[in-house]
Amino acid sequence: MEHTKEIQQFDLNQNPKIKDINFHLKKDGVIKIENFLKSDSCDAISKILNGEQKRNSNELTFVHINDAKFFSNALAVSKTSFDLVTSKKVFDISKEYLGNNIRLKCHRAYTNEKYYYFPWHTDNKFDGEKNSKYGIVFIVYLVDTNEGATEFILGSHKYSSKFNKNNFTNNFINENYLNLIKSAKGKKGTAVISDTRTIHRGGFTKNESIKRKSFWFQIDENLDSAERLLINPEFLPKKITLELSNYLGFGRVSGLSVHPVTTNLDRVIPFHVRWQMFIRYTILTFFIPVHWLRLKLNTDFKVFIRKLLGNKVDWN
Ligand SMILES: O=C(O)CCC(=O)C(=O)O
Ligand SMILES: [Fe+2]
Repeated sequence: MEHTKEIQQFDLNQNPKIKDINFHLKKDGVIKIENFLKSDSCDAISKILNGEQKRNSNELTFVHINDAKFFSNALAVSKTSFDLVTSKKVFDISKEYLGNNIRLKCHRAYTNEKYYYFPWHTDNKFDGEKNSKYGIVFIVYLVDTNEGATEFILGSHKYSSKFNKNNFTNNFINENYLNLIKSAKGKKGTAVISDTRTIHRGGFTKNESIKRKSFWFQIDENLDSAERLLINPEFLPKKITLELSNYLGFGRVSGLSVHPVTTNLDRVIPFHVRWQMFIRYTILTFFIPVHWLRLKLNTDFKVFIRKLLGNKVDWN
């Protein structure tokens, strides 16, 4: 079958027709929509990836995997993320493609730099197991994305079910599908929307260092499983429709691990963070006697000292 030369691109500012978007998504398994998210909204989501990972904190934070960061509980901390995944434009596109019963399966904000990349794969899986459910994926670029943009095998959603597994080696793809690979480069705010069965990879570069920031979410026609979702009730409308309730999975089983699952500290923490940890925890170790003494002192004495030093005292 013949394919359009490049990934079909739309511009949200031109009010593209949902039917046209759907047509090209069905045909190629991927499309792009420019101006999908406003620049200040991109920055608001990017912000949750800034700074250091929080430790010993009740606040939510991102995880490290090598030189990438992933924030998979973004809907609990970022109203902009919540508004995006529950927006009318997302519902309109998803329902046209998947039908009226849809559920948010998972989401994450993440950064990509030099080493971590997503190998060639399809997204129709439950944890590690390939499934045959229908789904749609949105990747919103939070910064201009050229180097290391997501690449797709155009039309591969039509035949990827013939492979047993989700992942493919670079050699396998180069030998079989080289001329169908298309890079979905895009400006800040562009959404790359694909069928979960389309073969793709992302963040891959030969040598260059990239600075990608993106927000990714997947919507499935299957209501029975998803990653456990944390949301801030403050972000919800007062009246929740049945559609929104189903979409967010209220009263439904989640069942899937929140990805990426990172338990092996020794492999995933980037080197510069390990040095920081080494220095910080070494200093903390030397402070054990001081902290021990503080634990042992009685409150009266501590209040007396604080008053003497003119520090704030919250004891009567
Ligand atoms: O961000 C990308 O380029 C691809 C991400 C992806 O494929 C995934 O998270 O499944
Ligand atoms: Fe993917």
